[in-house]
Amino acid sequence: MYLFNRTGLSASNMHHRNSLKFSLLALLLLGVCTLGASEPAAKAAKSSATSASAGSQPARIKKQSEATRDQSTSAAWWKQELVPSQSFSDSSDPNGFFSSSHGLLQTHPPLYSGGGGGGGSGGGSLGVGFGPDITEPPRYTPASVLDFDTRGLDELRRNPLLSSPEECARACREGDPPKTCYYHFTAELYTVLGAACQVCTPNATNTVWSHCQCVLADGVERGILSVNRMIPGPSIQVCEGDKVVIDVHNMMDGLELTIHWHGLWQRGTQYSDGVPMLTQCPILFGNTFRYQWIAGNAGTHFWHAHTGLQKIDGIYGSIVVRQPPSADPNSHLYDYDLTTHVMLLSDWLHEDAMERFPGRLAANTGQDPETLLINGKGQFQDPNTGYRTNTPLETFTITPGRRYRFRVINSLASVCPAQLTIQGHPLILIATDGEPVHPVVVNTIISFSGERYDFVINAEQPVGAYWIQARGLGECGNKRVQQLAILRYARGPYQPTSQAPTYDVGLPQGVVLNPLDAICNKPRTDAVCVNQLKNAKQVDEGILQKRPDVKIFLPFRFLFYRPEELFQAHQYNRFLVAPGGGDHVISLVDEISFTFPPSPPISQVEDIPPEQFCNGDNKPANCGRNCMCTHKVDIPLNAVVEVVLVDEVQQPNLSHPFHLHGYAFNVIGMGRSPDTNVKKINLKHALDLDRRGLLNRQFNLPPSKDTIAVPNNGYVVFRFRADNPGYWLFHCHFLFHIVIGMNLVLHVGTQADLPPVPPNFPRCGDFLPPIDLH
Ligand SMILES: [Cu+2]
Repeated sequence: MYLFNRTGLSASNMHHRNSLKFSLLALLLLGVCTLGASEPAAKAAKSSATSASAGSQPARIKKQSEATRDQSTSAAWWKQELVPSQSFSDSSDPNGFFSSSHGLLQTHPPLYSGGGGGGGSGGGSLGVGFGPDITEPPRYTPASVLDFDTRGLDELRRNPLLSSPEECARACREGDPPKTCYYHFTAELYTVLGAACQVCTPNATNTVWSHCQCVLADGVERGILSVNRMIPGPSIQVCEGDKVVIDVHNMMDGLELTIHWHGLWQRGTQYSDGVPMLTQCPILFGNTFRYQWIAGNAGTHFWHAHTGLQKIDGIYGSIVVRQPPSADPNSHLYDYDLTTHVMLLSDWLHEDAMERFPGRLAANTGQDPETLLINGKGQFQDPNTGYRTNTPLETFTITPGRRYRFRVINSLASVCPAQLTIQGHPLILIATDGEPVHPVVVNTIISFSGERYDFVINAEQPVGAYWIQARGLGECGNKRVQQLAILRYARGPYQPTSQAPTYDVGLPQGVVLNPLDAICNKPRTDAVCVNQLKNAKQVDEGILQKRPDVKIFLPFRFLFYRPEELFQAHQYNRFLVAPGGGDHVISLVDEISFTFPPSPPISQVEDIPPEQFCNGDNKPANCGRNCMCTHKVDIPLNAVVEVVLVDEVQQPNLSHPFHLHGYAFNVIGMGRSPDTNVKKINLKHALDLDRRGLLNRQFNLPPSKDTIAVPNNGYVVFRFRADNPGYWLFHCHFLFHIVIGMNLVLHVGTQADLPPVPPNFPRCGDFLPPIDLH
């Protein structure tokens, strides 16, 4: 089989380094956007930028009235030693303005009568319905204070039944009536370190909404795509059963958009799943599309663009659907579940993602990210000069003696798994992909694109500040991509006293969740595999029956083109230039490379020629090696379905995470071939193993997930009951694999099982009238 050539990195990196233009951030001034009148004296920050490469770019500082500003040469604002966010140290930030200590509210438990400080109330005191006295009802921010687009504001004013994002991010109590939560998303072309940063810098309370239009990211200037001028975009935090309405206004000139609500099952709202040319037409420039769904399944989820490569350029944000504590089997394990204790991990480039697709052969090759961000924050160290930006690191504040629920979302778009470790704090894992599991203690969580993990931290270490390290594994090891954040005890120091962990000298890993070695068929002391987690909910008996109603084997691999084959006359085959050796590849699932139809089948199936659809048993005649069509597998409503994913890519260090829309499935088994004579698994061998009963399956409380990484050179077996009709995309969650066809559609039920197409639902398709020149 083919392997990617991983040499050639150094040569390509040189081009990359030379092409980077750095900007830096000087945070000095006073006067930050404040949330409310109660805010202590406004803080400041005018940001400025200059160039690290001496004098090659004029400094963007407008006025340098003080002589001290003469120090603002590159060296003055870059630090070779890692000292996180020095600009925000105690002296310059006495109020802890940039710490994430101010949960907008305390969401758990409903009543807490203990003494001492409230959860994470150290640092600042915005006091928006939050504080030690948590029996006090939350004081809601009036909707008019929100930095809504005026059209969004108008909608909120017009309709008094709508609740604002702040009103919806609340503690969930049994018997409380559901709210209708309204969000207005304005998607734009925007900039990191733009002039907005002379007006304010974003504060830590903006997880739900921002009142400052400055985007800092990792302190390196670049053009981005953004929703409401935030990276990540607004967080949707609601209670189970709430209705969520999001008006998505596409103001990105020349770009179409859809947004997918990753993890939400969209029962009864199949038209709001946000997959372009499957569940809707893309939202055109200038248009607004109203997504409406019920927050029907609780848990940690997220939203992101499903169009093109926009997600990695900035179109993503978190979704938290909370429950009353009585509904969470693990609620006894934690005292607090704060709006600010969400860790959204993402990867970050220093150029548009489209620069990397299909990909270059010499300059800045491949699709590897430059760095990671944690809640859109981080610092970047130039590998060439060692200089580091001094943008603020994300800080999570906890109070001694309390127990906190954290929610980690892997929103990476590239192929790198992310490893998360918190210094000195074991992680009590309690949920994955929104679904509760029996608690298990680990020290490190490895997650893949699209996965979510919830864990509890007990604040039982000496008061202090502790490092949080996120490392990019696999492909990201080449550039040693990592990011740091800080776990801080209230009233303790802001900076950890210990040396910052580096990529090569990281925090001790301890017990690892999701080990990359895929040894998952036996208990082990150093690691826990995802399939070894135990579901904390009851599992549908039908799932556990010996034989499923439908069994689907899905091998997936890359097809490698020779240039003369790729660039022949009369065709423009798509391709991705893979990192390393520059192989030109497309993806095949069951020997089909998925293409989207010209109209969405959910609403315009009659406009799609039937021969557009295909599957492994029904491939178009003469489809060839690079068979391109809309891969659709029809599944009867309510069938118990078993899917066996088989990794025929077999690239070491690369495990593809597959995400299913519309469902959570039960992970029955995963691993590699038990036959040590077989060096490479393939469909034939997997079928053979299955026949011989050697595919690892276990039926004792299999965990529920919606995203599962298939071990490289291995397999995954999962099951679900197809009780949610619709057109559900099932795909590798790596962004650059989606666009080369690593997808298919599971079509459950018939059109008659779906709600009717909403009135005036936008239509789209080819326009090919008869040619008439008269
Ligand atoms: Cu993939």
